Amino acid sequence: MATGDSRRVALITGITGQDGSYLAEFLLDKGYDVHGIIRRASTFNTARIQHLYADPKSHRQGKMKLHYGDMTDSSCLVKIISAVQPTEIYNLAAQSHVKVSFELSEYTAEVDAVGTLRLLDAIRTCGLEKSVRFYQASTSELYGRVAEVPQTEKTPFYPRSPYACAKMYGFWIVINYREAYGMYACNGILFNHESPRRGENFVTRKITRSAAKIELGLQEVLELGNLDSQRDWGHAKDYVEAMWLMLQQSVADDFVIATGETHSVREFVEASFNYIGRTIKWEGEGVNEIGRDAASGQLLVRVNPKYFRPTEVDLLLGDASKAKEKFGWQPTVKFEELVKDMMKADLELMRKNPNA
Ligand code: NDP
Ligand code: GDR
Repeated sequence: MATGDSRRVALITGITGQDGSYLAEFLLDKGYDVHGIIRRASTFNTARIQHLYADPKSHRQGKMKLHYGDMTDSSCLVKIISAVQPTEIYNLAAQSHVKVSFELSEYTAEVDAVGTLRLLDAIRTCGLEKSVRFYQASTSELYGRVAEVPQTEKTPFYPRSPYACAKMYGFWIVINYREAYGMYACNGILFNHESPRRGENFVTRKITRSAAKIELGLQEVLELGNLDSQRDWGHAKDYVEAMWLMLQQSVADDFVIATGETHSVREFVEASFNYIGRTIKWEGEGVNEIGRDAASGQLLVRVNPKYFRPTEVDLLLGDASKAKEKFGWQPTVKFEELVKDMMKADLELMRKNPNA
């Protein structure tokens, strides 16, 4: 679908998050004007995009602008879209923590499900449904209790959390608006992707931060929940490029983005401690399982049932062949390199700022 509009103006919801920050960098590098929606908070929540202010290209030349808003407030979404007149919208804003969604179930639905609807309707209210290109941050969590391995765009969904159920609504409302109103709207079914900017209470970052702190004598032990769940972990930098590529095609469609490798949480722990020269020896079972330093016997890891989820997603492994075939996307970073990148960054961070 040709837009006939040569401007390159992107609006990113969730710009302060892990993906939002990498996507903003990526789009600024491509010459876009980037607008982001940020929430009002009692403390600064812009740490991940702070460096973009320091860059005269993005800040002083007005290439990046932030707008206060919230996915629960339709009127602000209409006002922002009307003022910005974006050519591309990336909907990354979400209550994105699966475990937290069991406690904040209604709020998660408000933001992740109805919030997506509000944004789509705001586009229509502004009369941009035939020109704007829309990216929806869908997720491998939709597969939940998986029906087949590996998972493709054709694998049936079976969501296993309030988060996944809310994202399921988001997925289908995007398809419905594409079919009903001819919108160029895509779902990126992204498998887990991590980075040194990953939120601190997601498992990978929790592990690399703790391993770095333990190495520097700043923490005693790492407490985790389910060690046996398996995830297809890629690097966020690779994945934001896939988001952009999806919006540059002639026809809007939905795509799986994944590395095609799966590893358990246990393997992530082992690889992280290996980076600092330690080998983990596991003892006990279930809630009594612990991990010790094989050489010294020091207790390093302990299972704490408080991190278990009421329903778990056991095994995710994605097949991104369609994205490779349609627009040549492939991951450049796989498991070992990802762990190294995160461990290196967290060791540096903790050395500089032991209270981080
Ligand atoms: P983060 O949790 O790092 O970022 C979420 C962003 O959403 C933050 O900018 C946050 O703002 C913002 N946000 C939360 N609630 C609201 C709200 N009510 N109104 C406006 N903004 C809000 O997530 P990621 O960057 O990791 O993920 C980006 C998106 O991709 C999310 O939708 C996530 O569900 C989805 N996803 C992520 C995957 C991953 O592995 N990372 C995989 C598949 C999908 P604040 O900074 O103020 O909290
Ligand atoms: P996930 O990521 O639920 O896959 O959602 P998370 O890192 O939270 O959990 C991955 C797996 O690790 C297990 N686990 C723990 N998880 C956390 N957070 N903390 C722990 O202490 C812990 N111990 C074990 C979990 O049970 C789970 O099996 C992420 C989010 O980014 C979503 O927004 C996104 O949609 C999906 O990835 C794809």
